[in-house]
Amino acid sequence: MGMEFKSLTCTSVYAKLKKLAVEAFDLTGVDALAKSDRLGRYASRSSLLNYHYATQRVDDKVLDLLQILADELELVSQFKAMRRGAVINRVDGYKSEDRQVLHTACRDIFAESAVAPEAVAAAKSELEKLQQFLEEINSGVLTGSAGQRFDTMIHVGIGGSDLGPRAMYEGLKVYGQNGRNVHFISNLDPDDAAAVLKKVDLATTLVAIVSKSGTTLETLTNEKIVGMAFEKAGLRAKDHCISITGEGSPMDNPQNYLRSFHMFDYIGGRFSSTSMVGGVVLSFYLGLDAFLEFLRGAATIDQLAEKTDIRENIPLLMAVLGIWNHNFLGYATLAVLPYSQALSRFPAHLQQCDMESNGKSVLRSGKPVEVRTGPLVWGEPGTNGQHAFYQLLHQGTEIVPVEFIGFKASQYGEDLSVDGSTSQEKLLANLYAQMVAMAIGQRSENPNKNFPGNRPSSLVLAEKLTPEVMGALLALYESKIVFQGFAWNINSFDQEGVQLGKVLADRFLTAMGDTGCSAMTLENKFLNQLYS
Ligand code: G6Q
Repeated sequence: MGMEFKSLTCTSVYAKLKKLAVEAFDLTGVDALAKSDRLGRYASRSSLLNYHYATQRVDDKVLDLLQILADELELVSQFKAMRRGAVINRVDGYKSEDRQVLHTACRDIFAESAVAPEAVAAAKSELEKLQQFLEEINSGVLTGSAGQRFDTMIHVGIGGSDLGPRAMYEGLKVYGQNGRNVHFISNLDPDDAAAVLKKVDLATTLVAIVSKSGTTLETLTNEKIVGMAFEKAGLRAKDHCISITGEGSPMDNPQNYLRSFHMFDYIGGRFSSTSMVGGVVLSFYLGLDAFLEFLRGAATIDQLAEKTDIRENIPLLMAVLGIWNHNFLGYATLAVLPYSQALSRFPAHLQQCDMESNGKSVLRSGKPVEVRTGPLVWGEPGTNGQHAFYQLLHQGTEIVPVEFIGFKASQYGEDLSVDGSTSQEKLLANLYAQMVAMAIGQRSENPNKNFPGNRPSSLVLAEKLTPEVMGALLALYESKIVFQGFAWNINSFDQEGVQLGKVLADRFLTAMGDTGCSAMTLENKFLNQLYS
C-alpha cells in the first residue's frame, strides 16, 4: 500500500459537513426522541453487542455524508490492509518504527483461512506453548522451588503491558477458576510492589514479567524487588518467574526464567491484550477456554469492522460519529461511562489506547496536521460518576459527548428486588435516564435548575459481560481508534511521547548520580537540574 492518503479536509464532504454542523440536529426538540422513529432506526445491531445512537446530533443527511467521508478516506480498505499485514506503522521519509500492525492476528485463529497467515501461525504457536504451560501447572508437574503448586500470579508490567490485561482481568474477575488469584504491580512507587508482596504466599506464586522492549525502568526495577523477595523467602526466583517480551529483547533469555513467551514487534503495547501479554495472566486465572472465548469475541468484531456500510459496521460508525463530534461540532473531550463495576479500569485502558494512538500532530507524510486529532478521553463507572462529575456534563460550559456502556444482566446474578425493581434494573434505568436528560434537558424559569440539553451520547449495550463480550468490547474500541487514526491521516501506532519520558528519566537518574541519597538530597539535585 502506498503512503498517499487523503486527509479529512480534502474530502468532497468536508465543507458540507462543516456547514451542516452549524445547524446540527437539535436533540431538545419535542419530537426528537419519543415521537420520532430515531430510537428504532439509529441502532446498529450485531451478534454480541448493539449500538444505539439516536441521541447523537445527527440525521440521515449527516450520516450519508459521513458514509461518503468513510468511503473517500478508504477507512475500511485501510483496515483490511492492516489486518493483512501492510506496513503502516511509519511516517513517510522519516525514521520511524516502520512495521506491520497485526494485533488482529492474535484472534484470527478461528477462521479456516487466516488473512495474515504467518502472524496467525506465530500466535497459534504461542497459544500452544501457553496450553502446555497451563497443563503443567494444573497437573502439578510444574511447581515452585519449594515444591508447592502455583495458585497465584503477579503480573508485572506498565503502560500497554499493564493497563489492557488489568482492565480485562477486572472485567472478567467473576469467572476466575477456583483458588486462583491475580495481582498486578506496575508503578515505580515501591509501595505498589510492597503492598502486593505483603498479600501473597511466594511459595505458590508465579510472577509474569511483561515488557516488550525488556528495558523499561519501572518493570525491571519491580522485577528486581520481586526477585529479592523470593531470595529472602528462601525461594529460587528463576523457578517462579516467567517472561513475556519481544523477540531479541534483553529480557529474551530463557535461561533466566521458568518459561518465556513472545510478543511480536508488530503488536503495539496498547493493542496487546489479546497477545501473550494478556493471554498468560487471563488464561492462568480464567482457564484457556475462557481466554479463547475472549479471543473469539474480538475476532467477531474484527470481521464486522470490514463492512463498508457505516450503519452496519459499529466500530466505524463510532469512529465517524466521534469525528463529527470532535472536528465538526468542536467538542474537545470524550467520556466513556460504563454502567458496570467490572469495567472500572476499562476507561483507563481506553485512555491509553486512544490518547497514545491518536494524540499526534503530524500526518503520515510528516507534515503538520490541519485538523484536531484525538480527543481527551476519560471516564468512570456509573452510577458512581453521577454523584461526582455529571453535574458538569449536564450544566457545565464544556459539552462532553458520552459513550455509555451497559448490560442487561449482571455478572454474579446475585440481586435483590427492592421497591419493585432489582439493582440491575435500577442501574439501567439510571443509564437511560442520563442519556435522555443529556439529550432533552429541562426547561425551568429558575436558571439554576435549567438544563440546556442537546448534549450527545450513545450506548453500547450487551446482554451480559462474558469473556466473549469483553473481547468484543475491546476490539470495538481498538478498531474505532484505528479508524479514527486513518481518518486523521496520522500514524496511530508509534509513541514518541512515551519514549521521550523514558529517555529523559534515564538522563535525570544519571545526572543525579548516586541513587542511594536521601529524598531530600534528591529533591535538591532535581531543582539544580531543573534550573541549571
Ligand atoms: C504502549 C506503549 C507503552 C508501553 C510501556 C511499556 O503502546 O508503547 O505504554 O507499553 O511503556 O513498555 P514495555 O512493554 O516495553 O515495557
